[in-house]
Amino acid sequence: MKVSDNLVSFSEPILVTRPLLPPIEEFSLKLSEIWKKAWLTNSGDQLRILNQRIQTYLGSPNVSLLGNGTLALIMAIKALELEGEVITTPFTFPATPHALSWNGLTPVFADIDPLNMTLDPIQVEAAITSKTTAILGVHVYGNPCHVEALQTIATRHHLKLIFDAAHAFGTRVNGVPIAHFGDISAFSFHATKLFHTAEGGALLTPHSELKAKIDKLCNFGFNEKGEVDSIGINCKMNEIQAALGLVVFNYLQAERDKRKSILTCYQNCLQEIKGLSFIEPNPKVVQSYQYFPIRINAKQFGKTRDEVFEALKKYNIMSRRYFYPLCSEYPHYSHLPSADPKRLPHAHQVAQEVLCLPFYGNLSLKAVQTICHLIIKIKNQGK
Ligand code: T4K
Repeated sequence: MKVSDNLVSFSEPILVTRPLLPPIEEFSLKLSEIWKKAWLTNSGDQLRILNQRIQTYLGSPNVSLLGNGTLALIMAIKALELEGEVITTPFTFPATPHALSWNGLTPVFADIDPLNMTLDPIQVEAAITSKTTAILGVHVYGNPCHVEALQTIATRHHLKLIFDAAHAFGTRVNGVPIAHFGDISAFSFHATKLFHTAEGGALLTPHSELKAKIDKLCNFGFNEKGEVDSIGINCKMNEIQAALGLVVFNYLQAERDKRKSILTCYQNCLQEIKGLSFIEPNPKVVQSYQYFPIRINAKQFGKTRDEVFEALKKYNIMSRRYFYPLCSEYPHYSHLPSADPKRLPHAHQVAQEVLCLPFYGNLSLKAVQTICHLIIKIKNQGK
């Protein structure tokens, strides 16, 4: 690919993501409905309708809508009444291990598969001790974990299997919706997610009795009779969040289509660059189109990931190093035996190589091509 020397920086910062914002008039109409009813939270109409739409879209009858994705994780773990140790990945957002810590559990980090960047089932099984009660996998960037292998291990060792599906809205494996796997999946509907409610989250489980327990715990412990029979808390999604989600839903397919063309454009522009790789499309997987991560092999590319990250900033391109540093390097976890870098070689390598490029529906294909040309320019700088 020929790259012109005249490429200059973008006049406005190009951020790693921008929220899907539907026409404000449509949201105003929804707000008027809420105003008319004077019903702002506590199981209102908007929440009920959104819940039904999510049930259909994600293919699960057991959906609980919550205030954010971190709360969803915390409540999933709480509802399963876990103790002791839970095996998880260090290559994730802090919310994942923090949700364990907030439940008084010890995260045990296991290494990742270097290709799809999710938990390596062999490392998971090797990390099981008499204190292990669950496995917490993360479908990082929407890449599904090795769901079947993890389920086999969980069943063999009588462990619960939880998935952090914050990035996996709409992911399917062999046609099966992602929330069908494991005991429970936690989704994030944060503004930066493909589907969002500004802040929000959901728990989906194949077990109806678990959903009933979650709903009770998330509403102060009130049971169906209106009596408090457990120590619950308030994690509710409100009507304004739900209304935004309903309006966003109308634009979801269009957003996915736009992101699909952006992904193809990036792949076409970047595929022949030595030292740069991206996740190969897997024909068995329907993607969530949440992020576009690339990997930079410093030796082959001639520049480190951090050099590219800094150089892109000079052109006003704000890529992100999701997820660097690893969670196992945070002060609260680095003392754990499982956080020893020698035990996590693939996670450390991936965290040094990965870079998420700007990826959102309103990013023009021209901007994508310019970003790619600038990456090539950065590669050739100083040669
Ligand atoms: N599990 C995993 C694996 C996760 O990745 C996350 C969250 C969670 C659990 C927890 O879910 P939540 O409790 O958040 O629902 C962002 C998001 O805040 C966070 O939700 C997400 N993962 C994480 C990967 O990314 P930051 O600290 O990078 O956000 P921030 O404010 O730097 O924004 C990122 C980019 O988006 C910036 O370039 C600015 C742009 N942006 C952001 C917001 C909020 C906008 O353009 N508009 C906006 O309204 O964490």
